[in-house]
Amino acid sequence: MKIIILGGDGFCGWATSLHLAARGHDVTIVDNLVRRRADEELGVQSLTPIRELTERLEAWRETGNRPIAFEEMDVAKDYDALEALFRRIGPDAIVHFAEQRAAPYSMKSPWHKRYTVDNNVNATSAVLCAMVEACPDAHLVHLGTMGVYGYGKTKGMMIPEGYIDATLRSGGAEANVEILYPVDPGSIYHMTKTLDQLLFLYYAKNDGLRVTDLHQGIVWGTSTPETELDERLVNRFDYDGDYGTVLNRFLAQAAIGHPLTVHGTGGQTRAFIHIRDTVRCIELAIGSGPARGERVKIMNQMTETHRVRDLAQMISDKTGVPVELMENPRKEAPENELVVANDSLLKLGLDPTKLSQGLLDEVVNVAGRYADRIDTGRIVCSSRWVRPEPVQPPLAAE
Ligand code: NAD
Ligand code: USQ
Repeated sequence: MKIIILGGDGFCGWATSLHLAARGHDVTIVDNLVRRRADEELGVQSLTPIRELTERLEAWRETGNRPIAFEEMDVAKDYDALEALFRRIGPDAIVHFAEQRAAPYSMKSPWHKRYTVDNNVNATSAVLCAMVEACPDAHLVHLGTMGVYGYGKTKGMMIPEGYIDATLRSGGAEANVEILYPVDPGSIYHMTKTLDQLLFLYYAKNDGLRVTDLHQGIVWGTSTPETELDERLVNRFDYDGDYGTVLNRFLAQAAIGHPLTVHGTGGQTRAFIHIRDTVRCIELAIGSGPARGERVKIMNQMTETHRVRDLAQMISDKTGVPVELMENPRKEAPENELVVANDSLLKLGLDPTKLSQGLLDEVVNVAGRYADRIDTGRIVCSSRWVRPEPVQPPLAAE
């Protein structure tokens, strides 16, 4: 298949590009390298020494696998170039990772909030619009998030895969309908993924575009069999307070003896998936798209759920590094249950990689190997969901 990977220089995109090229697909990466610039902005670097994209691609070519092409382009802004590329390649599938994906980064300042909305919504809008013009039969596979469903209101009910039956009552009449599961985003970033959902709904209905939206949980781990082929293929590993996600952060913290940074009580329950399963899920999703005119196919891409404090305790028991309960910088439910349906990808053949001692050790070992690259000043999250109340100046003395 001819596959375009938007955002193919990122954490999930790089591993996916290699996985698909290794299976003989004709892969083209499109990326504007903005994630690398965000590292510079934040004064931080990937824990693993990721190489320039040109060097990565050359190292991949040297493995003897099918070479991967690269087009530097801002998907949100360079519309004409994007449409021309779709026309030139005529892709069978487009995988869309090209969004600003960190919740804390999206909450840093008014600029970061507006950038995240502008970038993510415009990128998705441009991709869909260009598909209508240039490749209306292609299959779009988008990386959404479990966070569109929100956390806290389900009271033990299982979160379905995207849709739910509902009874609407108004004006004395009643209608039974199937609707998108009501959204409840917990950050500006997560909100952009709920806006993406509406764009998909519209373009599938109006133009018959074939769209799969994968609501992915928190990805952990860093290596796949392909990234391990050569050190120059090493994947990104974010540990910092903006881009680092919770389990990888705890494992990196454990590797250097930094107390494990649990927000609040750690009662937040979240969904997880290993990067090796991410790449496999995308391969499975590509091969099972909806037909033209069918509704958007939504699949929950996660393999297990865990409470944050249980993860921290497990890693603490294993490594002896203490757990530290910190004031939660986020506005989120302090405790929640999470039960998630994930039958679709299992039925397609996903064999889940569950959290195991061996895999945790593997990540701690990777983190330990590059521990001298960790800047301990960048570990704690500095973004705040709600600005602290301004201090009132004292009333002027009479
Ligand atoms: P990442 O930041 O490592 O990668 C995103 C890539 O997209 C980067 O290389 C970046 O340069 C590129 N990009 C961003 N905006 C672009 C634009 N306008 N034009 C061209 N390229 C652009 O993120 P990731 O962790 O690989 O996540 C990829 C996707 O998966 C995101 O959409 C994210 O929301 C989703 N996702 C990630 C996780 C996770 O835990 N990492 C979990 C669920 C969903
Ligand atoms: N948390 C801690 N300590 C930390 C970091 C995080 O307790 O040091 C807590 C957070 O408060 C939150 C939970 O861990 O309750 C998850 O935080 P996270 O940063 O790992 O995940 P999140 O912000 O939700 O975002 C990540 C990815 C995002 C993806 C999402 C999937 O960055 O791209 O969409 O996971 S999900 O969480 O399922 O919505």
